[in-house]
Amino acid sequence: MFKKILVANRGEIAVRLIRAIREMDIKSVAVYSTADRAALHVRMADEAVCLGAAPSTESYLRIDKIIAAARELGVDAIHPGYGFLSENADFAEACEAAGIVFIGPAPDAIRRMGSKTAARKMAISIGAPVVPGTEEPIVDPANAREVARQIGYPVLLKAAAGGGGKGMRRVDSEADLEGAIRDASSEAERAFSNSAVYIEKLVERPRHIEIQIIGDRHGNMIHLGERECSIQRRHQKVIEECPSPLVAAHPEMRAAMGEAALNIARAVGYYNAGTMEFLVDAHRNFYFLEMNTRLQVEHPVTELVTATDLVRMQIEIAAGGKLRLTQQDVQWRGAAIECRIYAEDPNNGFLPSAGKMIHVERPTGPGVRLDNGIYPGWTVPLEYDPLLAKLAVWAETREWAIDRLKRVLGEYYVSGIKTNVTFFRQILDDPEFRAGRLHTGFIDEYLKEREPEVKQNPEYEAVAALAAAVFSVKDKGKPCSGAKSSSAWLAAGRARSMR
Ligand code: MV4
Repeated sequence: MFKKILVANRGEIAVRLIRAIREMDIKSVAVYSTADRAALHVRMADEAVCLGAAPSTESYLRIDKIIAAARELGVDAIHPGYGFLSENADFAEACEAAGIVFIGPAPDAIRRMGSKTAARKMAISIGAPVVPGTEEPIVDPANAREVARQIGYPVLLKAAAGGGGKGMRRVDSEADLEGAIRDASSEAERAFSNSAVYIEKLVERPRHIEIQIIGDRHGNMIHLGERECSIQRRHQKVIEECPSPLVAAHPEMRAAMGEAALNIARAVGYYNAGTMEFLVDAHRNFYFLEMNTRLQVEHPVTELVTATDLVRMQIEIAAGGKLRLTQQDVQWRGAAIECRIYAEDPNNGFLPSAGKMIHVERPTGPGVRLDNGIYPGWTVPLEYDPLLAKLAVWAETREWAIDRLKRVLGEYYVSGIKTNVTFFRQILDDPEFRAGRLHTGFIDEYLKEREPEVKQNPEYEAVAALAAAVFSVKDKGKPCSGAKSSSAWLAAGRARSMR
């Protein structure tokens, strides 16, 4: 087993990874930028290395600096988390070239699933369900017209190198097609330096349901069921849950979607954790959308319902271990729902909210999980994604989980910055949400119909003021010298432990 693992990430996922590493009695190494020198993950790790200035391109995205730090500290393996370099095949290759194990899939699998059209072609080749449309990017408008005619309007143009909705264009008639292809191509070129776009039949008001898979390097692979991720805002997941209310009502879907996911993963010789995203239409037809070759933000809801530790499984697999579970061993019990707590103001267009957190109320109780990346006195840096924490609950039933989550959200409070906590409480009270009638346009429709609720809970302001007086925490982090020599990179001695 590994003796030392470097976590090439920050925030709540870096803390989550360090916790799993520590449970396995493995040394942890954090990397950080000058904006994160006082961050929780730096304080928790056994060793910490400053990579450089705040911009990710100077720090968390710098393959050379991360590999150099890993070499310097005698690291056996690197866990990339999600985002940053987690789906960067060059990084996975650089790790292997340095004799350091990349805790994730093979570089080739990352590359092959990284192109939406390549992934789509792979799925088609093995008979997995995909949305009707073109296999290859559009090169000839006449061909595009013919395909659109065959599949029927409305159609959707999508960037081949894309994701997250960039470069997507809905087209309702042939008259609009050519102009839309031009617009989508130029947006794709700007966003991804790749103008290739392809056509799909538009799936109206789809649900986004994804399947968690995990495989070892001995040919064993299982799925851990689905996650409902339809509650999104601007292609950013906001609330995720397991099981999907739709699949809970139609259990045959889980095995069918699980089998499709495993077939695609096997076709690319996949190992370690991965997620297959599907669109599901109003008739419960599911269509493969894309594969994420990394651990997902929302993995906790799967862990809560299946009583698994995906990070531990990833590390064991990367170290050559076999899966401890067979497909028959996987059990799903109860319901879990997760909210992503962002430093943003729902009463001001969800704009990021920076500042020093004076008081953090940490709810607890049976079935409550808080994946936290913050602590009182820490200042949220504006340079990165404003995700502060993930609040997840488990209960015997979905209704109970919703009520538990409302209770927990009522206790969760961070003073000094705005968060989206009040927004969740509104969603959880919505009759459509409670009925499980979800789709990817839910939030947009919801926001159009309602003004976001106003203030945070005023009584907490008094607590915050008191806490500010009592818990003023000085930032004792050392500025990153950015010096060349690795010894200068080490934060002064052993980072202060949070043990
Ligand atoms: C679609 C679709 C409807 N029909 N494809 C959004 C980004 C990328 N992951 C794919 N997306 C979609 N593809 C067809 N043929 C609707 C979306 C979509 C969406 C999908 C999943 C989760 C949230 C979404 C929000 C808007 C649109």
